[in-house]
Amino acid sequence: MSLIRITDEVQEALRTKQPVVALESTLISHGLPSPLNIEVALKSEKILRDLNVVPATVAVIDGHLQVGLTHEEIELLGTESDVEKTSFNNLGTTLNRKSLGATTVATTMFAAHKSDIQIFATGGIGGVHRGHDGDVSADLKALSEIPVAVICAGVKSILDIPRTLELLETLGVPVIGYKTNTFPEFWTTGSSLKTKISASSAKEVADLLKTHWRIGLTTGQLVAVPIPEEKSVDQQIVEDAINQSLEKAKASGISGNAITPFLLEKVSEASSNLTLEANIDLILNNVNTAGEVAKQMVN
Ligand code: PSU
Ligand code: MN
Repeated sequence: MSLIRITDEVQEALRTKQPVVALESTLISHGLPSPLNIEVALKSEKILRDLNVVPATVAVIDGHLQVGLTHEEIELLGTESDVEKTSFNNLGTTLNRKSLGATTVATTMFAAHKSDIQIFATGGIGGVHRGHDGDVSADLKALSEIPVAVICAGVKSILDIPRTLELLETLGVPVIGYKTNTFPEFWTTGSSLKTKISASSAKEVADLLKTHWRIGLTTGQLVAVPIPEEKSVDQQIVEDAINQSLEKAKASGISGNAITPFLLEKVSEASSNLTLEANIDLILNNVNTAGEVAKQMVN
């Protein structure tokens, strides 16, 4: 039996060259509180279906890396308390033990590529942690090695964004600003950081993605979509909330893969849930953009 299991719907869509967008599950199990997490996951799938794009949410279920989930499986990922946050280092173990696993950007890219899906939408990627140069997300390794485009609102701004951008450049990962020259900063539309590449339409994004791969480059690509202006959180509120949360993380000695979920939760507490609302808005906006890009990829 294959370790990867692709649902019939996704297989059929790929066989008949219909657009497909991969979605991750760590944001369901570890990134958003219940029951909003389930609502966002189901809404994401609906946005894609309304665009005639097939959603393929990825998770580890019953010993399989599964591409395409049922609503019941999404609900399970959103309600179970001990879901494994599954990156490269523990994917084998999670499969072997038949634990329920939520895939990160890294393992979702891997699953997407194994199934021939080129477009993947999420909130924001992992990167270099602030003041913790040794803590670098495996998402960057995945972007350097796996030819899948990640449509996101940039790098989660609890991280060191300038250093993450430098590293992406070193790794040869294109960073394409979607209808912007300013690099989006997750909960805000961004400020001082620039994107060297900007695309003005989904068609232009698709053309850029295709050319990078057609010449034989094999890295992933990042499409950075700013949160809609009217939903962007005030820069100062975000910065204060992040600083308070980083202090809390330090005081409680939290480390490793628990840091990102911890910080996301603390930042929303410190911002009276403004960042939580923005996180939801930006995810749905990214999913919509990914659907538009996926349609252009099959043209
Ligand atoms: N985007 C969100 N919320 C999240 C994540 C992304 O809006 O929770 C997840 C992704 O799965 C990403 C992970 O891969 O956070 C990064 O974790 P780490 O920093 O431990 O690599
Ligand atoms: Mn980490």
